[in-house]
Amino acid sequence: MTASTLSTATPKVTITSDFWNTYRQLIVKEVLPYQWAVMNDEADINITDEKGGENPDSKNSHAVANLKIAAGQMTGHHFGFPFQDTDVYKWLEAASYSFSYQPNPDLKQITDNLIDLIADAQEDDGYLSTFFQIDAPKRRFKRLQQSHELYTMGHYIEAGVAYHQATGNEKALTIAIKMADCIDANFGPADGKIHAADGHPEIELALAKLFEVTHEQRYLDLAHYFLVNRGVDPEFYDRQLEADGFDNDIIPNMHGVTHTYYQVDQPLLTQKDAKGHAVRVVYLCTGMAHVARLTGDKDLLAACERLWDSIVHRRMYVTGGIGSTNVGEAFTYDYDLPNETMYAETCASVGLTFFAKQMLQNEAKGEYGDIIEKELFNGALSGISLDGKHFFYVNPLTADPKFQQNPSKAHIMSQRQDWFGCACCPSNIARLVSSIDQYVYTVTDKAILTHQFIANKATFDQGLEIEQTSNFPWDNHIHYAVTNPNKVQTTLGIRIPSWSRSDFTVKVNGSSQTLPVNQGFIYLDVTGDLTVDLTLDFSIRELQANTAVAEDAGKVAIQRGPMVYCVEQADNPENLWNYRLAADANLQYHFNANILNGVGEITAQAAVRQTPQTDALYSNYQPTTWQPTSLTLVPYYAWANREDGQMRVWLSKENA
Ligand code: FUB
Ligand code: ZN
Repeated sequence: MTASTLSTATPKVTITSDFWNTYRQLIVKEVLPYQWAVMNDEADINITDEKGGENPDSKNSHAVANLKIAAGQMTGHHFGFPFQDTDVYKWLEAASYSFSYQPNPDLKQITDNLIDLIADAQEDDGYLSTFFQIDAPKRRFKRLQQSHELYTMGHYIEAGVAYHQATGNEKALTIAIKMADCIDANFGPADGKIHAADGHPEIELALAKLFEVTHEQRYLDLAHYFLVNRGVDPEFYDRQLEADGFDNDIIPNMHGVTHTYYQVDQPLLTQKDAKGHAVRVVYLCTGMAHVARLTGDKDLLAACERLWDSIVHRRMYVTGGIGSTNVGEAFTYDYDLPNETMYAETCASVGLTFFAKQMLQNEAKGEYGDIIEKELFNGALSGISLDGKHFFYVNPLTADPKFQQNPSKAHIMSQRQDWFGCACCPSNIARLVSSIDQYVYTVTDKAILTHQFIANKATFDQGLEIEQTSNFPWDNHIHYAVTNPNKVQTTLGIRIPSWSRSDFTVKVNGSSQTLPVNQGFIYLDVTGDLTVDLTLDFSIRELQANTAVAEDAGKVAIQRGPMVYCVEQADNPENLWNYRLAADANLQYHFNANILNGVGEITAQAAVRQTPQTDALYSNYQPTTWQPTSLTLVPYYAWANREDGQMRVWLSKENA
């Protein structure tokens, strides 16, 4: 390499965005301590079933206790889902990322001790899944359709890698390596090994991460094997169920799920549509995109592109939510996007963010950054409350407290919950927020690409620095200052978001320039210091859905910049379905510092239905008259942080 070119080393990114630093401090000050207390059964909380029902133990998580039992430090039985350990691991991963922006010796003492506990809980051969160790040792790897053993160890591997990278703790990495070696000893194409993957993808992406740290080829080969072998022999899982006792479930009634539910109905490389359990699909795709890049396997990449297209262009809500039904927490069919019975699990939005990040590493395409932005500011972020102690599992586009009285809608809650019996989401959103510095840039040998409008200061190879300043997401002016003391020659690619692609302005070193958008990016030559001033289109937009989306016919959703908006009963009268936006809604924006920690509010001219009221459930039709009124909208991510009430994203519109 000559002195004037840039290496692809990962930059050091310091987030300076007020919006994101508020959340990242919340992670350190509230979320991590709260979640640690919950997982140690030390918090006075109510634990809800994610489906809206009652959890068997409404007070305790037992997640740390399970590890202590496996380590011989406590006695008793395992409690919770067989993947309960993963709550602890995702929390550990979130804590690891937090050290990069907020060193915290007290927290580090806790996490170092946790690594010791996990090491004590691990079997000599590397196996670690407390449910099986404590209560079902003879069933190890015997019920992969539902056991989550590799999913569980995959989550540890991710956490162990992150903790090792953050702190240098060798034991954390050794545990991960022992796990991977255990899995490698038991799974793979060789005779005598198990020729199948876990029912819940995750190990694939984890092994890819571990390969990048250890350069151990066996881990990448195994991840690749799990992917290309998925769906080649779907009956494997049925044979296992038969041998283990068909209905001897470890997750109630799970033996009956279809092959489609866990993406083994056909070989992964031929799958075209996103089908089955949404989180599984996006975790699978994340691993597939990562392994495709590391191996150069073009077929894997093509499969990723097909599934990306299916998800993002036909099966995703305007908020970024995915999973149209709670039955199997699953995708359904193209354009089936019901707003009242949907799922849109927080983990699915987090997982789609992971998938997009990996796709960006494969190809500089702005759409991947668009989706990351959509999730960060909408569908994923809505999973956590402004106080950091309440969480959504399901992120609906229409909510009503009364849904609790209808079993087919009871999974849609109108208030975030303390915790869940199946608590996959709370620590997942925590690890995403504490790692957003990893979503801002990618560096290739030709360019530095900046994907997100998240104010930051980044240091690259050879002392090149980029400082991005802005008050995004409330303001549309973004300033970049590039300091390039060694006159490195590279290119700066700035994503122009899809919502601003037809209208943006750029000044380079103070002079206006007209630059073409190439696959979602503008590109600038960098040879020395440079300033760029970008102004994005923040006009308030009324979006309509494709006419194939039955649910949204005649409706609009409001978006300003990256933010999707909603109406909440906290600002508007109830029975929100009786309102429609005016043909000319005269949408007006102002920043309201007094609500929801400060948010941009939008007011809209609207009308309320004046159908004559009778006591009868049905009566003869009479034409509706409309009484002019106004509606107030707030960003979707911030809903349900005030009094309980109805909420809607899609609104009826005059003449629509
Ligand atoms: O199965 C493990 C996790 O539990 C999934 O990823 C979530 O969707 C929830 O079902
Ligand atoms: Zn979840």
